[in-house]
Amino acid sequence: MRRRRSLWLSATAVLALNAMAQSLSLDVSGAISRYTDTRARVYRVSEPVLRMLPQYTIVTATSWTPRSAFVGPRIVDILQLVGANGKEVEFQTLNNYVYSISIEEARRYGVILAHTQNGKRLTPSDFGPLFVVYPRDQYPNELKTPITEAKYVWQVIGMRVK
Ligand SMILES: Nc1nc2c(c(=O)[nH]1)N[C@H]1C(S)=C(S)[C@@H](COP(=O)(O)O)O[C@H]1N2
Ligand SMILES: [Mo]
Repeated sequence: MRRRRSLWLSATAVLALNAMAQSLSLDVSGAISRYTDTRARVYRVSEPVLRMLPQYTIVTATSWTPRSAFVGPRIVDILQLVGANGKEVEFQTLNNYVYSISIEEARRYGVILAHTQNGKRLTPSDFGPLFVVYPRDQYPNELKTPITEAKYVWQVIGMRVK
């Protein structure tokens, strides 16, 4: 009885950990020089690593979300981690939307890949697992325009350095 119970618990824990690992990792590819999978030339940034990087908070509204505190690492810090050498970063998403931004712009605005909104982990139904967040309310003239809407990429699962 005791044995069965502990087996059940560990199976549940393994499922939970797998689910977390699957929904929360970020695959970085392209012009990078460090890899977790050398053959595939991919650096899979796990959730613990995403949270180990310096965490920044951007308080802003977006066209889809009310004024909120978004938390996550800076894109440029992730690029440094993987030894990126490029000019642009292309985001890959759960719905196959693909969009590129310049690395210079990511640095200038301190753009983050948010994993948390108001203390809650973002999920795919609310712009997660990762959401590209700019400090829109701090730079409304530059970042709050119809043209810049496309930059707020949600459901991000990968980045390709170009
Ligand atoms: N993952 C993901 N992010 C995305 C999009 C998308 O389709 N998928 N659309 C982008 C574009 S082009 C715009 S203009 C805005 C607004 O998308 P909406 O018109 O669907 O609200 O979200 C941006 N972020
Ligand atoms: Mo768009």
